[in-house]
Amino acid sequence: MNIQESHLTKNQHLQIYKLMLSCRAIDKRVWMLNRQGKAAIVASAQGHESAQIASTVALEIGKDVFFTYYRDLGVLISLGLSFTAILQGFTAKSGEPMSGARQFPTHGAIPDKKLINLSNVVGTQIPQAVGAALSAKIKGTDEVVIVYFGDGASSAGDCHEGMNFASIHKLPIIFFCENNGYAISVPLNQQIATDNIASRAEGYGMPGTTIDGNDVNLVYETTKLASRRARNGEGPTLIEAKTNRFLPHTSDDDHSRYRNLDELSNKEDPIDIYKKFLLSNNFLTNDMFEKLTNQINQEVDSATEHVESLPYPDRDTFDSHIYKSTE
Ligand SMILES: Cc1ncc(C[n+]2csc(CCOP(=O)(O)OP(=O)(O)O)c2C)c(N)n1
Ligand SMILES: [Mg+2]
Repeated sequence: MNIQESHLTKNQHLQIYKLMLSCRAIDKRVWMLNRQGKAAIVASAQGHESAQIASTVALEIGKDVFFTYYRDLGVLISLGLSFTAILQGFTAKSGEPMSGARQFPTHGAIPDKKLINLSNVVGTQIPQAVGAALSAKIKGTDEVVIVYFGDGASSAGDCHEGMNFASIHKLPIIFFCENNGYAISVPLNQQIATDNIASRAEGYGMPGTTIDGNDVNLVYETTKLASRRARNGEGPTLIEAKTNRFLPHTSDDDHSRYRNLDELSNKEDPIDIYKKFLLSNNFLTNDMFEKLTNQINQEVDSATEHVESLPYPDRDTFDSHIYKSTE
């Protein structure tokens, strides 16, 4: 795919930047809450923000359908999940909107934004998303489905079955792989025998492209193009966005045991890269940056204070929000 230019307006750029800063701020907060024993587990999105957020905003929110995986906090923030709801999820507090705090954090559904509930089992969202795309095609809804997954998930049988089926039937779906080079401790060269994941697309008969996931404009334009193909009935696209996982796999992992942490010191932060772009194009000033970060930090602080004061779900609601047998 050939990306000639950015079609984002100044306002859209600033909106994306705000989402990226918000994602990082709340991600840091939940990581801190985990260290304080208040959040059971965190799979951090730090390093993935540009890939997640620029791809989400390239779609039609409210119309298109989102299938995510556990690391996709940036997608949830872009779909409008509030700091309070995110913190309720991570700390399992009462009133959490996606599942009543019954699910693993970030795993629930937001029905009006067409964010579909997910399983933690790697790759399972892929054939489910293909099913949703088949449904959209049969019903003629004009929806595009996007499914997010990691490089590790790309080796799962579910991924092969989903891509093969979607391509045969020219389904309106975008396969969005966040390739951070690791599946927990397993590096990419132990997962695939090729240089990249997108080259597999040819074998399925669909276009595939490997892009720099740190480049907001590139992620946005590539996803836009893929969504146009999908909506025009031209079928699926595989996008492989190269990104970096800055923190361990989850808060239960110690990546210094299998990764030379020096490799991370030369990786530029996607948020810094975007800030430079915004400053050099006069979309942002240092003054605006200060105001924006102060505002976001204050919002994160007050949401934390509020959520910490909330109770855990009441014992009497034990069997609410879950499927149960009536026998
Ligand atoms: C079917 C299955 N196998 C193994 C696991 C354990 N597991 C959880 S995350 C993960 C790695 C996935 O890596 P990747 O898809 O690259 O995503 P990343 O965490 O790097 O973003 C594994 C093996 C699982 N949840 N489900
Ligand atoms: Mg990975």
